[in-house]
Amino acid sequence: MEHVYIAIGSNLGKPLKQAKNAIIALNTIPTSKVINVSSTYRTKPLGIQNQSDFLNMVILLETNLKPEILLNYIQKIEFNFGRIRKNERWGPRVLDIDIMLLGNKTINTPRLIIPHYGLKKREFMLYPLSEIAPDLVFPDGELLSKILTNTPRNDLRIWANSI
Ligand code: A4P
Ligand code: MG
Repeated sequence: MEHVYIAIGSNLGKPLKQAKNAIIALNTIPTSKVINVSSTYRTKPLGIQNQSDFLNMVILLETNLKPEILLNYIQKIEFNFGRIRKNERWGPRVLDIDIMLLGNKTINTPRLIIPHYGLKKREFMLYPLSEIAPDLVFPDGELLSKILTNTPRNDLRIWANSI
């Protein structure tokens, strides 16, 4: 079994409802099981500024699947949630599911880059991750706790308390 940290992002439709349904959907992936979930956070949009705040959350999934097969299932879930892939990067989305970390693996293929290319620079991935994995060490040996000391929260707060 491999431990996979997954990032959820949403700023269209009903983000909290979609986040809850994403947990249920991830639990239906064969030979995989959700074993931990962070709080839901309200975060400032990275990239295009005139879009709504994002809901971000991190999920720990245990899986026996090969990385590319897991990605296939994840993309199928995004598609089922009505995600339309546009040419616009960093734009609004109903549901984005990214694989941040997969055990201690480093992967660099045309379809999959792990650790996620933005992970170490994104407060909306790092803080939810630290909530469920405070002692995490990256494949390159760097400590999550150390990266956080250099990462401003950028107004990140708990989703439910911030409405
Ligand atoms: N791919 C490569 N590596 C991975 C990985 N580790 N996990 C490939 C998942 N997919 C990976 O993804 C494009 C391709 O990346 C996939 O086909 C897969 O083979 P996509 O989901 O179609 O594209 P995207 O998500 O629109 O692009 P990208 O670059 O992943 O977007 P970002 O950089 O994630 O930006 N602000 C806040 N506050 N919170 C957010 O969650 N998200 C974005 C999206 C912008 N601003 C945000 C947030
Ligand atoms: Mg994505």
